[in-house]
Amino acid sequence: MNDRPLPLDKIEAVAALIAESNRVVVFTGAGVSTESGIPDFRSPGGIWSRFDPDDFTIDKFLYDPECRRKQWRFLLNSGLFDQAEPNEAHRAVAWLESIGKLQCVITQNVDDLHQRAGNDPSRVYELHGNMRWIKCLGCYERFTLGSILQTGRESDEVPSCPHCRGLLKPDVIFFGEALPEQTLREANRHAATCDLLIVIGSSLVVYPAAYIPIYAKGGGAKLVIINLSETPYDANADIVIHAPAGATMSAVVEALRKRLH
Ligand code: CNA
Repeated sequence: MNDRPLPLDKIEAVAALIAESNRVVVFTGAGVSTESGIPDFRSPGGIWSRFDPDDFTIDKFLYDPECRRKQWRFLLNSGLFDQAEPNEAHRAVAWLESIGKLQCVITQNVDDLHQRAGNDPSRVYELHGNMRWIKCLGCYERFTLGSILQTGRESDEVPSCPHCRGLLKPDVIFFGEALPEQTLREANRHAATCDLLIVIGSSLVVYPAAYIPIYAKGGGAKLVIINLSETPYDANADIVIHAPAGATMSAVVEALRKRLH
C-alpha cells in the first residue's frame, strides 16, 4: 500500500489543529474503507476495474432487467457490505465525536461503517445513500438489505416490493440521479461553518461532493487532507498527508490524547 514511515511532524500538526478546534467536520470517501476490505472506485484493483460504470446509471437500472439482475447478484454474492467491519480510521472518527470535537461526518460512502464504528447516525450525512437499505420505487417504503436478501435467496428472480410489488432499488445514488437535497444542503452548511475540515480517503473528483472542501475554505476553516494519492485540492490544504488512513488516524488520536491530558 504505502510503506513509507508516517510523517510524525504533520501528525503532531493535525493533532494541534484538532486540539484548538471546536467544530471539526470529517469528510470521507471510499479510501477510508479500503482497509475494511471494500475496494474504492479508482485505485488499481478498484471497482471500476471489475465493473462497468454504465451498470450504475439510473437509466440502465430502470430499463434493463439484466442490469437489475446483475446488481442483485452483486448484492447477494459479493458479501462486501455484509462482512466489512469498521477499521482504525472509522474508530478514530467515532472517538473524535466521543470527546466532543466532532460536528459531523459527511461521507460519500454507502457502507454504514461510520455508524457501526459508533458515530451517532444523526451526525452522519450520507451524500450517496446507504447500501444497507433498499427502497421501493413504487410506494417509497424502505427495507433493510438483510430482510430483502432473505426473500431474494429463495429464488433467482429480482425480488419486488413485498407491499406493492413495485421495483426495488438499493437506496444509493446511481449516476444520473440527484443527490438527496436536504442532506446536501445540511452538509454544505456544516462545511461552511466548521473550523477544521479533515478529508480522509477521497480523490476529490466527484461533484458536487467535492465542493465540500471549497465551502470549508471559503468559510475560513483549516483544511487537512489524508489520502494515499494526490488530490486536486492538495495545494489549498493546510496539511496534506499521503499515507494510509488507518495508521495515520490512529497516530493522530495518540498525539491528541497526549495533548489533552
Ligand atoms: P475514489 O475516487 O475511488 O477515491 C478513493 C481515494 O482513496 C483514492 O484517491 C485513493 O488514493 C485513496 N485511498 C485508497 N485507500 C486508501 C487508504 N487506505 N488510505 C488513504 N487513502 C486511500 O473514491 P471517492 O470516495 O473519492 O469517490 C467517490 C465515490 C466512490 C462515491 O460515489 C462513493 O459512493 C463511491 N464508493 C464508495 C464505497 C464505499 O462505500 N466504501 C466503495 C467504492 C466506491
